[in-house]
Amino acid sequence: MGKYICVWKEKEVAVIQLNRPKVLNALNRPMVDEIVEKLEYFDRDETVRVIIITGNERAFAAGADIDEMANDNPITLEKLNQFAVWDRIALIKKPIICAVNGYALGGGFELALNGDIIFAAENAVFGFPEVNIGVMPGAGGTQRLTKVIGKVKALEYIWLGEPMSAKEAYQYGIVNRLVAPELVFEEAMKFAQRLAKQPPLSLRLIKEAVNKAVDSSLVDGLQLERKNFYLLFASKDQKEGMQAFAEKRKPNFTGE
Ligand code: DAK
Repeated sequence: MGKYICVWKEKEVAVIQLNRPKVLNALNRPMVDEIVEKLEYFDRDETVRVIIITGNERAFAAGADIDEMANDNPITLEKLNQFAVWDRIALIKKPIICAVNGYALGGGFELALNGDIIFAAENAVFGFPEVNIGVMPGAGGTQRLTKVIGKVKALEYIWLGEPMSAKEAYQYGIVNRLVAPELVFEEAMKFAQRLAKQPPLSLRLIKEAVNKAVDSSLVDGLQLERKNFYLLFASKDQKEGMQAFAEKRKPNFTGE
C-alpha cells in the first residue's frame, strides 16, 4: 500500500491500483513515482510474471494533476525532469495489462498506451483534452496515439480534445477487449493468469521485438527478432516446451 496506490498479488500476477478516487486518480508527481517504483520492483520480482494496472469504476486516471501543474514554467519543468521517471515505464520487460473503467484522459491515456494490452469497460472514455487547458499531450500521446490510429485521426482527436469512446478505441485497435464495466478487472485478471502460464523469457523477448517493430525499420526489427529467437534456444523452457510437444503433454515453464 502506497500513499496513492494499492498493490497486491494474485498468484503470479501483480496488481497496481491507482488510488486517488476524490480527484479521479489524477496523476500527481509522487503518485507517478510510486507507480514507476512498483513497476520496477515487480519487474525484478521472480515470482511475478504479469502486471495489471487499474483504477476504480469512475476513472483509470483523468490525467496529470492540473492543480499541481498550474503554476509550472519551463524552468521548473526542466529542473523537475519528470520525464526521467516517466520514461522508465517503457523499460519494463514484463507484460503490463491496463484494466480501464471510466476516464483514461491525458496522462491517464498515456499511461494506458504505455502498457501492452488494454481491457476496457464498454463505457470507458479515452482522450487527450490537454488542448482545452492550453497545452498538449506531453508524455508520449502525440506519438503513441499516431502510431496506432494514424496521423489524420490523431490530429482530429488531439486538436479538438474530444473524447474517444471505448467502442471507437476498440475499432482503432487501441483496446484489446471491450467488457461489461463490472467484469473488466476479472477479465483482465483471467487474461493475465493465462499469460502467466506462458514461458516468461519468450514473453519478454516478444515484447521487446514487437515494440521494435513499432519504432524502427523492418530490417532493424527483423535483426532483433532473429537475435531474440536464437536467444530463446538457450532457455530451459525451450527444451521443456519442445520436449512436452514430442511427449504430447502440457509443458511446465519455469522461466529459466
Ligand atoms: N487534475 C486535478 N483534478 C482533477 C482532474 C485532473 N486532471 N480531473 C478531475 N479532477 C478533480 C476535479 O477537479 C474534481 O475535484 P473537486 O472539484 O471535487 O475537488 C474531481 O476530480 C471530480 O471531477 P469533476 O467534478 O470534474 O467530475 P465530472 O464527472 O464532472 O467530470 C471529467 C469528469 C474527467 C470530464 C473532468 O473532471 C475533467 O475534465 N477533468 C480534467 C481532464 C483533463 O483535462 N485531463 C488532462 C490533464 S493534462 C507528464 C505526464 C503526463 C502529463 C504531463 C506531463 N510528465 C511525465 C512530465 C499529462 C498532462 C495531462 O494529463
